[in-house]
Amino acid sequence: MPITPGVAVSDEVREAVVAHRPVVALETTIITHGLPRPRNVTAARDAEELLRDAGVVPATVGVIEGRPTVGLSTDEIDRLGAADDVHKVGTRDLPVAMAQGWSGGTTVSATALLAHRAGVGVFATGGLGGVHRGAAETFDESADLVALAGLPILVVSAGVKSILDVGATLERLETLQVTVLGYRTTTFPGFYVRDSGFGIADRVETPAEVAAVVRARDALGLHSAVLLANPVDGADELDDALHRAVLEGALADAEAQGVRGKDTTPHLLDHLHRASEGRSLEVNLALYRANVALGGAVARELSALHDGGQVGQ
Ligand code: PSU
Ligand code: MN
Repeated sequence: MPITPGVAVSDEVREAVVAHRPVVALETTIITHGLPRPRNVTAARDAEELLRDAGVVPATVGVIEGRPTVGLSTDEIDRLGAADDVHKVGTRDLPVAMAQGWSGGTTVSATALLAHRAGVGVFATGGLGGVHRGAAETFDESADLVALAGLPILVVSAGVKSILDVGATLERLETLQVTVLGYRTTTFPGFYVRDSGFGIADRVETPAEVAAVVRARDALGLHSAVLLANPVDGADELDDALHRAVLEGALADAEAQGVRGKDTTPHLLDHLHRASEGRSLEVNLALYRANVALGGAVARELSALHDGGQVGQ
């Protein structure tokens, strides 16, 4: 397994990748810019523990003093979660981060790239970035979408947040040739809520079915991601009226303050957390745990397929 020079991979992750044992990549923008302290660090540690308990190696990805790293130590995760001068690192920021020695949390786009470079094929996150509302004028579309178009990985996400233009995001995913699977649903999830109001054509029922789609993609030599959309559990979703009220407030606030570019997503998330008095945060944490668990289950299936000799590289 050729590992890209410039990307540090922990021994644990490297050994698991070489032996085709199950590994799941985790992003760190969720820690540095997505969740408030101290829940950010506990969420990151819980995700790792959940995977280990399921026999899966966690590969938390981030940038430490200019070093893109796949498989951060607990200490490095703690430091990223506590630092004040930490960057939000998308793919285009990686060269600058490396040259200038930044520490930062990697977004879905940068995490997917680094995970793929390290040979990790499964990645669990909370919500994917997408097309922002008003993008027809601002052109604000997350680099996550373009990253998924060119990286053959599996990403588990609770759909995209309702802060985005969900319909436009689904259209872009189609254009970019990203396979979208609904996990036990034909409704695209809206992150805080199970139903974004948009449908998904392709539904799967089990981690084994997801693994079969990933293997077929690989057999075809297709270089785009598979997006597994996992709706938040019905017991955990945000109340519909509260959801609509806080969302409108968040969008109006960002507009009034003229928030633009990479600050937009963190600003909206922070507003939602405060306006819902922490309820959106609990939803975010619950769906994140569920996505990590599902990613682990799919990684185990992929590993078992390999052990069964059903695939050739
Ligand atoms: N979803 C969350 N929390 C987050 C993000 C998504 O629940 O913090 C982050 C992810 O890292 C995603 C990024 O890649 O926001 C997208 O930012 P932008 O819209 O600027 O591309
Ligand atoms: Mn943007």
